[in-house]
Amino acid sequence: MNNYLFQLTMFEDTICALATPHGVSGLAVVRVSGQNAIDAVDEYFVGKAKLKNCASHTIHYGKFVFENTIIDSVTASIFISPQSYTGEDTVEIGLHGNTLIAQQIIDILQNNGVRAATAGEFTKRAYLNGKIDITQVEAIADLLHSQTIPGTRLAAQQLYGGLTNTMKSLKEQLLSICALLEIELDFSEEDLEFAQRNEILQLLESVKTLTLDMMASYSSAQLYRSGFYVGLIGYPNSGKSTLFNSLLGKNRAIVSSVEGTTRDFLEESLFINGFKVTITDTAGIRETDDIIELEGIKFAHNIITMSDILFLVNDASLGEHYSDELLKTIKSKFPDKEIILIQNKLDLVNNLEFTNITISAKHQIGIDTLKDFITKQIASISVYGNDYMINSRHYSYCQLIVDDIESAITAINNKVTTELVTIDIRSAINHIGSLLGESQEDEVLNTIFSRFCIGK
Ligand SMILES: Nc1nc2c(ncn2[C@@H]2O[C@H](COP(=O)(O)OP(=O)(O)O)[C@@H](O)[C@H]2O)c(=O)[nH]1
Ligand SMILES: [Mg+2]
Repeated sequence: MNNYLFQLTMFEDTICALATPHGVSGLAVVRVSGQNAIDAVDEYFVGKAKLKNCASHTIHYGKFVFENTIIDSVTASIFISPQSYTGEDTVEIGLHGNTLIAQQIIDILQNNGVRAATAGEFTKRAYLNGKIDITQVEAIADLLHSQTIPGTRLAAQQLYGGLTNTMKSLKEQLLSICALLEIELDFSEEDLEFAQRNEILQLLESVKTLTLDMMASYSSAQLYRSGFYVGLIGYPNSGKSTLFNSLLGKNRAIVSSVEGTTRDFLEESLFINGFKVTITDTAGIRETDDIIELEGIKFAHNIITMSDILFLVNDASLGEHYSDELLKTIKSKFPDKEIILIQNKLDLVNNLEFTNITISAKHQIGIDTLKDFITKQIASISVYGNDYMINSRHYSYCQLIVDDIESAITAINNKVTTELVTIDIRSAINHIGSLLGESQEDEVLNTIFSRFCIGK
């Protein structure tokens, strides 16, 4: 169990929040959770029966009435502890989708001893009440925020404990090795070997391989989570903004034949095969003493860093190699970036055989080819990671686990004392525990829950 249990008594208060987005919608849901949830709603709910007399997992139609005024006709869904999302008594009030109605209901409940929930508080209670573990909390955040269809699917899978189960089985394996080695320690004077060293080595190797595989799936999980970023760079007037508009199919960026009109950066997204692809149009990169444009150029460098791929747009009418110098500079500054040279203004060039992708941004030639290229690029990154939604927190623990295992392997190979080997394995076990949130630091929890909105 986690070190938060002692705080459960502090969570005796009942909380409520709008669980659906603000604005006009078909329906909205106000969620109420805590010891007093059912009684608090019963004060104002007028239906066939009192909610406190109703069974768990039933839905009731009625009126929400305050001081003889009908606020709305509503449904009340009852979940009795521990059979609810939070593990506490919960009522979900379904109402007509107008924020003003929801706000009145929330205000009325709050005047009756119910407190406004903070961001992620329902999920936090679910975690603290042992309904879900920390990797499942993270999966919920990923379910809510994933910008790609594969991302939502992977998160849904993780919610059912995919990562947790794998890590737990690794932990079991390491614990059994430890147990054997510790028996040896007890009999150390007799110089016995209960555990076959080569079998232990094999097991450690397999734990290491599995952990490394998880780490390898991080970049594709990141891609599934946030989508793919394409940065457009190039000299002023090469046609970046025109290409930006062509890819998005609308006139968002200002296109001008005067150099340097795109002064800051523009970002827009489109979906290609269920993937959110975000395109960024940058200011032209060149030496300049124009202050505003310099700001834009600084931005361009940030965009270069955050992009998964860069399209360097060259004005082919000025020559196939016109941007080569720029390409060289950027490559030397960002050696790990994938930079694709795009020859633009094909319509102005006669019979030139280019080795690069050729397009006419203005006349919409080659745009589909470019989109296909993006799709292929996405596919090449997402080779790994069909099983887990690894995040940066998991990644850093995996790194520590691999370090521990490697150190244990080296120790065994060098015939170092059994005691030191067990220290490494114990350390790996602890790191798995931390990954699973068995002993979470406040700071870590706060970071994880900060991704949630109010009402979740
Ligand atoms: N002929 C031709 N002109 C283009 C093409 N693409 C862009 N342009 C023109 O080049 C000029 C600069 O384009 P713009 O997109 O603003 O370039 P940016 O500075 O790189 O953003 C504009 O006059 C565009 O109409 C193209 O494929 N063919
Ligand atoms: Mg521009």
